[in-house]
Amino acid sequence: MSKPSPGHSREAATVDVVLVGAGVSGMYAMHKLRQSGLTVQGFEAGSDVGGTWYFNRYPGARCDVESVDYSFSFSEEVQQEWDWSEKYATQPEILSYINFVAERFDLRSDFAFDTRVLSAEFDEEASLWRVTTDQGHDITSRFCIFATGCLSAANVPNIEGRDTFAGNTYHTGHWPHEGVDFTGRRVGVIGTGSSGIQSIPLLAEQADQLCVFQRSANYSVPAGNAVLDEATRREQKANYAERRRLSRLSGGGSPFTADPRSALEVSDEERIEAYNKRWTLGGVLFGKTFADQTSNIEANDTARRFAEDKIRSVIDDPAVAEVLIPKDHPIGTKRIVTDTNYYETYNRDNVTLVDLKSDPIEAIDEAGIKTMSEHYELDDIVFATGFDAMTGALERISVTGRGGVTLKQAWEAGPRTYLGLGVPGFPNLFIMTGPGSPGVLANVILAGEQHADWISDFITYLDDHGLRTVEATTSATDAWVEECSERASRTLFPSANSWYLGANIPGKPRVFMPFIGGFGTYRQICEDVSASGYKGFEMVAADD
Ligand code: N01
Repeated sequence: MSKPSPGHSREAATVDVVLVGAGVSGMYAMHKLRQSGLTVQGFEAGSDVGGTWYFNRYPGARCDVESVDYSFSFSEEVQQEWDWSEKYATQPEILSYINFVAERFDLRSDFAFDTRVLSAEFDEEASLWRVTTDQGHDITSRFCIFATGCLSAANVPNIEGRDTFAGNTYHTGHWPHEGVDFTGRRVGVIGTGSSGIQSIPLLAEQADQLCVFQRSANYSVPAGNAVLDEATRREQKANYAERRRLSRLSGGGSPFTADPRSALEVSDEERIEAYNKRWTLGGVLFGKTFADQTSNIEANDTARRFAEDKIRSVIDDPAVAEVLIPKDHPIGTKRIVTDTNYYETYNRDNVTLVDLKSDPIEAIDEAGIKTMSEHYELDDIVFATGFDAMTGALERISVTGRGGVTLKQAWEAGPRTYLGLGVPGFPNLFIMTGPGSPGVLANVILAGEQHADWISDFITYLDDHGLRTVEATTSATDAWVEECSERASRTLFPSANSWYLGANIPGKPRVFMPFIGGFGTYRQICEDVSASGYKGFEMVAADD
């Protein structure tokens, strides 16, 4: 089934491609690469497909992009056959959908599950990648593709005494498959990002006492979730082609477009009406009501004040409301959370909000969490403390390129990619939805599809032209890193201590990692690069 591969006269590769990760990006990459006639060996640390949706099983986990959009677009049959039950599907429903797609396209058969890739080393002599795993694999491939996810390397903060806690600890990103019953228990949650904010209302319903340990408040907008009736589904399915066309041209990978006007150029009434409308529709898109909300601080302030009033209107205790209102970042510069009953939860008698800004955690001990002024006795601690985002999963694998340089070394001062796809010094290596890509700021399923199509077409091009290796040039990479940074600097995003900048991980270099220029713009750039014969990549012929 595989075409004869350039380079095979030296040493035969075990497979054309080693693909790491069976999340949504890796799943589609598997499908696309096999369709292109390539042999693929996939490795996945989890026991099944799904990535994020396989691991993040905490109560309340849902997507914050509408499911009709946050779904594979490559198969019209799947689009027409699958019925989403809600506007924002729950994690179990998303995982069922993922399993449905995996079965339909036989995506599991070339993945080894429960298998963690330990190392990938580029053999310069043979022009092959040598890949080892914790299950004893030792194989070679012409190409190595990392679809390891941007939010997959859990961050469990190194709080003094953490391991002395006598109760149970959980991380939202590695939730037990059998679920957890918190009935009658005293539970502490550390962290109020998306994972914390989604899980807190449900934990509060179950637990006897819930203490929320908040270091930074986050903006959250009610999801406005709804059951999808048959008529809505029929209408969505009938218009899928147009939905996808608009999504591919858009900034965020959904058919949504912001009001192109400045928030400052419309009348107060018009502005409030627009915010009210978006707030009622719900979710993260509130942050994009007007085009300049995340680039002009005064425009941003109008949205921020609106959101603050909404928070105050829900919470009974004004002092609690003040703690829950963020003071440290413009709205939308950290991902706005899409919640269900979050703020209302603080009106419950069994919920206590601990403001770590005024009363920081000193230590965890056997019996609970000790802040500077209090000791909270707990049976369970939930770490909703996020991820070593974008680079963490990649850097935990020993990836060695030319000259024995590891990816970790190459990225010591921050990640450096060309288009988010290639890395200088690492021939025949591709990254999906990683740093330098718009993935985390867009609809990551569509971003993954775009990457997989582009990479697959590139490999076909190389084979058709008798080329053995390809490598992003240093100059193209420098220019891309500069472009990503320059585009970010034109926005308010760098002013927030977000995981986009690595600010949540002590010691991590502060670099704005994603491409913020929009999904549609990025697609066009990638298309221009391929149309030009892959400018910015250096290619070496098979017989050189
Ligand atoms: O992680 P986070 P997340 N002591 O990094 C706190 C996506 N996602 O898993 O802000 C005390 O956002 C930390 O505090 P601070 C989405 O893109 C989507 O919640 O660093 N607190 C913060 O409050 C999202 O942005 C969905 O001061 C500590 C929290 O832990 C991304 O994943 C659902 C601490 C971490 O928040 C990450 O979200 C879930 C410490 N030592 C996730 N260390 C959807 O809705 C960290 N914190 C689709």
